Amino acid sequence: MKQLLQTVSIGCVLCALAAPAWATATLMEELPTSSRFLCLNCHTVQNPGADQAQLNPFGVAFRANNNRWDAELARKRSDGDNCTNGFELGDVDGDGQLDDKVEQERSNPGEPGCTLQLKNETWGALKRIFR
Ligand SMILES: [Ca+2]
Ligand SMILES: [Ca+2]
Repeated sequence: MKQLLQTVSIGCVLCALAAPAWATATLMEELPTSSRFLCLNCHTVQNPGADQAQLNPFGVAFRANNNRWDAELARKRSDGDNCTNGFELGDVDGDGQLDDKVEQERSNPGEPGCTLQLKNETWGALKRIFR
């Protein structure tokens, strides 16, 4: 009986230790892509453990959205930079499908700073200037 209790206790501890990594991997699959920044899309550190799983601003917004990627979350600018979460994650409309010719995150949705996001009208204006 004592040996059975020890085995169960060890099993519980191992499950508790494995849970954060499993949860993170499962949640990463909800995003349109996570191949470039991996855990850093939502966390402040790469490979967060149970004792260090602090979320960045996008991770907080993703959790507040019930860990779902959708058009509403895609329209937000969780990290306060000039690009929407959708643009940074390569899925502007938030349908879960990457934008045309996009294979990974354009920039990190949880850290301020991003690649330039231009609207079609802006591109048109720039093209007219340089013709
Ligand atoms: Ca899309
Ligand atoms: Ca960003």
